[in-house]
Amino acid sequence: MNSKQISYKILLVLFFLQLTTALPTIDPRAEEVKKAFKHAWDGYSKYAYGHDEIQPLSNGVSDSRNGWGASIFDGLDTMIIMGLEDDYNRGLDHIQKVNWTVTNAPSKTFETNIRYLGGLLSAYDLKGDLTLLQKAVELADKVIMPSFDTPNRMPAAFVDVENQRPAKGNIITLAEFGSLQLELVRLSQLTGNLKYERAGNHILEKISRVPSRVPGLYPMIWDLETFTPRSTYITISGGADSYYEYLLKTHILMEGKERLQLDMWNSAVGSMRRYLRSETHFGKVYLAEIEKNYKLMRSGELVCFMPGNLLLGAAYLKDRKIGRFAFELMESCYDTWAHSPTGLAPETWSWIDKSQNLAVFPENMRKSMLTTGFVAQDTGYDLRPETVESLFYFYRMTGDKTYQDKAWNIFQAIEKYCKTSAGYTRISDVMNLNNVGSLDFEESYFFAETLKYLYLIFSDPNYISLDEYVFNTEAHPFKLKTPIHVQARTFS
Ligand code: DMJ
Repeated sequence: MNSKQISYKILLVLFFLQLTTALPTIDPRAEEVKKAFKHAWDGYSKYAYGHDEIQPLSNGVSDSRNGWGASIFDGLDTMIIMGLEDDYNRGLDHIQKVNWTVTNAPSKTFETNIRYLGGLLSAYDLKGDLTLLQKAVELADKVIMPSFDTPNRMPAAFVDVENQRPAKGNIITLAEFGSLQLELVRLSQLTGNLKYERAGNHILEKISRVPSRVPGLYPMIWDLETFTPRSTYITISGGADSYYEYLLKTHILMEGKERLQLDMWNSAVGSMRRYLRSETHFGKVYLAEIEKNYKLMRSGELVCFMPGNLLLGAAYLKDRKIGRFAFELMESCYDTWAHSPTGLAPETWSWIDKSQNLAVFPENMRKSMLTTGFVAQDTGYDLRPETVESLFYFYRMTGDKTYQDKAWNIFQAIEKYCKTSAGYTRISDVMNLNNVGSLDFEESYFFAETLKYLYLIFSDPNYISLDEYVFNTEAHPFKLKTPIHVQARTFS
C-alpha cells in the first residue's frame, strides 16, 4: 500500500466514523419492539394473510372488518416506520387487488374510515406510492361518501358496499358519526377535492347546534334520522372517545383555520374538569361518566388516550390548567397497569370518590381501593394501546425519559402474558396471575397502534415528530402542512 492509498483509507475510516456518530443511537428497546412486530407479522403472514385478523392461539382466521385484510392496512405504516421493506411490498400487492364493493357484511363506516382509509393515507404520507392514494380515493368514493346518502346528509353507521348506499338502521354512536373528519380533511388536502372535507366538517357544524345538558359533552347514543341523542349516558370511553380527540386534531391538521372544533374541544375539556373529574381518598384522578343526574364512578383503558390528547392541547394552546389535568390523569392511568398483578390494566374499573364515605362500602372494595387504587370490573386486556399512546405523547412533549421506562414495563407484561407461538392474544383476566385466560384474538390495532407507539417511544424523538404529524385515532400519522411546536427540545 503506497502513502496515497493509506491516506485514502484514513479518510474513508474518518468519513464512516463521522457517519456513524451522526446517526442517532438506537435504543435496544426499539429493536425488541420491532422483533415483537416481526413475530406477530410472521404469524399473521403464515396463517391468516389477507384475512382481517389472526386467531393466534389456534392459528385460525377471522374477518370482523369487511374481510379486506384489515391487519395489512392497519400495519402498513408501522412496517414503513420500522423499515420492513419486504413486508411492506407484499402488503402493497395485496392492497392493489382489494375490491371495495365486496364484503361479508355491511361495512361499518367508522371502522373502515379509521383503519382502512386512515392506514392508506398515512402510508401514502410516509412513502408516497401513488397506488395508496388511488385506493384511498376509491374507498372514500365507494364506501365512505355513500354513507352520507341519508335524508339529512349525516353518515350512516353501516354501508351496503355492493349497492354503495347506507344500510338500514338509525341508531349510531357519537364516535361513529363525530370522528370521520380527520381522514376526510387529509384526503381533501392530498387530492385538492374539497368535497371530503366539507362532508366531514358539516357533521361537526350540525352537532354544535344540538343543545347539550352538559356544555360540550354529548350522550353516546344518537338517532340518525332526527339527529338527536337517544340517551343521557355521557362517557369519554368507547362510543364517544374519538369524537373529543378529533376536535383538537382537526383544528391542528387544518392549520388553525377550523376555529369551531377548537371551541368545541375547549368547552368539552372544561366540562370534563368540572363534571367528570373524580378524585379518590388516595389522590387518584379518574374521568367518571354521567347517566341521567348521576355521576358514575366508572372508567377504563379506552379513556386513557385522553391524557395524551389533553397534553397535546395544553402544549399547543400553552394552557397550564389543561396541562395539570393531563398529568393527574396520566398518572392514574399508568397506575392501573402498575398496580395490577400482571402489570396489565383491566378493560374497566370503578372507584370510590373522596366525597363518599368509605365505611359504607363493602370490605373488598375498600381493600382494593387501598391496595390498587381502583376496583377492577371487566378484567380483560384486549391488546389496547391507549395508555402507551398517552405515554408516547408525554415522553415526546416533556422529554422525561421515565415515560419510556413505564412503556417498557407495559411492553414486558404484554410479552409475558399475551405472546403465543403465532402472535399476541387478548386475555380475560389481568388480575389472576395463575390463569390470565388467553382468548385467541389479535386485533388489527395491535399492529397499527400498540406496537407503533411502543416503537416510536424508544426511537429518535425527531422521527415522526409531533411537530410534523398528527395521528388519527388508529395511530396513523398524517403529515401537517404547517409544523407546530409541541415537542420538547431536550430529553433527559
Ligand atoms: C382503536 O380502534 C381506536 O383507537 C378507536 O378509536 C378506539 N379504540 C381502538 C383501540 O383500543
